[in-house]
Amino acid sequence: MGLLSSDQLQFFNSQGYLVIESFAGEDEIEGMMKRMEQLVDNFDPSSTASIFSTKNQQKLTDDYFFDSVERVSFFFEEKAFGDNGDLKQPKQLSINKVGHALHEIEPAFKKFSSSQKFSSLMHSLGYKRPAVMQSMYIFKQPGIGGEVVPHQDSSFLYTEPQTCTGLWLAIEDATKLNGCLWAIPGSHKNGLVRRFLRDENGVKFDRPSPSYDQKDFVPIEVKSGSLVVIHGDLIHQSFENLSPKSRHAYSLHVVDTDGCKWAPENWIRRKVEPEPLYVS
Ligand SMILES: O=C(O)CCC(=O)C(=O)O
Repeated sequence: MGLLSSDQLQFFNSQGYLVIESFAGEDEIEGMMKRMEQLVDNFDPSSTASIFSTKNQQKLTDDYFFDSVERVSFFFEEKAFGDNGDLKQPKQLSINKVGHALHEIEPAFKKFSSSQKFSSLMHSLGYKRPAVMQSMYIFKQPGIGGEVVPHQDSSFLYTEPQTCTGLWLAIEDATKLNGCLWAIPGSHKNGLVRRFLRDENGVKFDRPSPSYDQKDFVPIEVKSGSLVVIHGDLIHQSFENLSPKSRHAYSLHVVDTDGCKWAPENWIRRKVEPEPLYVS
């Protein structure tokens, strides 16, 4: 029941990423977008002031962040607030992301990640007992959508052996203007450079980020409905969105739970084990 052709698999193995066009249908995209609109409308910003700092994740030591693993939680853009601490624009244009259990709690999102095509894709990639460990709806708001600095997803979702894959679905068209993904093709072959560790004091990286040459990155511009499959060791980033257009995306991270150990130092510590998508 594999979904990828051998050419696609070859591309993924050599480049560390792959774009699958029209992976999600218009109805699926609309369902997720509409539901997110409702969730944001119902959200009371005064209930939290959790800012998702895309530059300095070390600030994120609060319980709201840790508890979001099994909830639907809201994180603001860093530039959403004025000097007086109030939001500078409506909440609908102020939220950086919503996470990290949309795939478990919200039916429109759950339906996508438990679909046959999603499982077939994981099967094509060789997964035996895949489990979604986190999901995020990322807004990349017009004008203030924060940059995401170069990183590897396995830093945050480490297993032994390493099995993390990112699945990034464009809800809206992603272009260089509104902050599409950029990646260094083939960089996954150089291994994991650092880990993001949680201990009793919070979270931190075990070593500083290497500096990357921006010339090595290529843009991954995609249409709404396209899925970008990202190897856990691929160096990727996205720039601040200074354009007047948002760039919504639904991002999932999957690991194999067959014969692989979830690192206890990862920031995600679940009370309830995630259900595998299938067992083969
Ligand atoms: O959506 C973005 O701008 C970055 C997302 C990302 O890097 C990820 O989901 O791993």
